[in-house]
Amino acid sequence: MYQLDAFMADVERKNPAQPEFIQAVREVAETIIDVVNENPAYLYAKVMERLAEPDRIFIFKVEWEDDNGEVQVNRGYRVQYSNVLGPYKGGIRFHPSVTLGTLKFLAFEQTFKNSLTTLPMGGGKGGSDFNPKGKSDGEIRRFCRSFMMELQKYIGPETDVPAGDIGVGAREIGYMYGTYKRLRDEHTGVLTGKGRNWGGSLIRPEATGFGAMYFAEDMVRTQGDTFAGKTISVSGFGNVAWGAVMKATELGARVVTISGPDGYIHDPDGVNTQEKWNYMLALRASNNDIVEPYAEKFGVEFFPNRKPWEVKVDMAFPCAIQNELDGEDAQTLVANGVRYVVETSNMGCTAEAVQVFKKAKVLFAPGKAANAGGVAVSGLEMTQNSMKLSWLSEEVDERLKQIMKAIHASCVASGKTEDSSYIDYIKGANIAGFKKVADAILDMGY
Ligand code: 2IT
Repeated sequence: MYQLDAFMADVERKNPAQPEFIQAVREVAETIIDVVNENPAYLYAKVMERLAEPDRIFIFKVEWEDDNGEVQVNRGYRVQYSNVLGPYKGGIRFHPSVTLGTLKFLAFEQTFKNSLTTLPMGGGKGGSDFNPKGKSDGEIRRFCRSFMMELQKYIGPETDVPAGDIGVGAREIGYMYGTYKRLRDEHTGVLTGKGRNWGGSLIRPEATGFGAMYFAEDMVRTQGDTFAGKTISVSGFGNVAWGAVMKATELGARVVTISGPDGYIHDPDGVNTQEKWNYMLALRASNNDIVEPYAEKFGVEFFPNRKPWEVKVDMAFPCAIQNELDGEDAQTLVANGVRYVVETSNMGCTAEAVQVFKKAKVLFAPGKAANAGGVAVSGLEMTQNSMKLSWLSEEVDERLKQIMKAIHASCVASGKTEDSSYIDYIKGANIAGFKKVADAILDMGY
């Protein structure tokens, strides 16, 4: 039998100074421990201990030259967490906050998220503490080249398939793919999020945001409520937020905020036109990491150094980074009558925030379920690459929709509570994601 406290004490002892990893493991352990304790095969095979440890981790030096001719040194990582369900799969993050603990938490989450997608993908994550902010195109290219010179030793289309994440979009994937191709002389599906002319899938750039909205639509529908007409706050202004505001608008809702590290903008009419969406892309491409110019351009209010969670909305979608929404933010949202919170960034809410939502019976979707659309379309990109075919955007979008529906249904099936109108999506996602991985571990022995 597992005791949660003893198990977590062991995880804490083995992973000192990695609070995000411990937070992510605790959240899963809390919700699956009964399932494990009731299943002698899981207990005998020690699945909990085995899933609290990544298969392997690579840490490497990335040397590159900046525009002043100065040599710079960053640290690169790839965490290969679990390949029980398929090749390691997960994004690469370039952000100054990246540490080994961050990437271990992301790779852990990715393992269960990928399991939920129903596609054959294991879990992994990589990245660097490189800060793309203010870097020239040449600097980004030289960094990506150097990063891939080392990473290429550990990845492959049947082994480990990285993609983008914060700070890594189509441009960076292009530079990394180009480097891989030159070194290996192979044109393969070793990365996803590729350009559409060279093996990328349609809808991949939009997929995370689209998927979160499909998931949210099902949450709302399950309550007998309607999505159209809802007021929504979104944080971030990058790729994920961009997909989210476009799909929310198409489905009849109104997104009234986007944000950056500098503050948030409040656009009461909605971030709802092609011009505004294109401007988000331009802001992102400028590499300045600020959202304030949107307020000037569209004549709306900007709130410096504040978070969008103080705006009264029906639904909130954190789309930026882990732990961006804390207990206090959660209390403000609840006081303002929020009904649904859909974590679109990975672990966007602190453990305290999650407790506040739970207590207030706010329906809360965890990132590993709600944001799985991105990696799901990455999985579909792998399928297309294997077939050496590309699907039309309608086909990819339809498959994405079906996958999000299936994830929602498995969350509902495993997340029922005594209160028939309240679904514990965290429990549902964790149990459904965990069971598949754990059963595969049993099938394969050790
Ligand atoms: O967090 C995520 O799921 C991603 N960054 C996407 C990973 C992927 O392999 O597409």
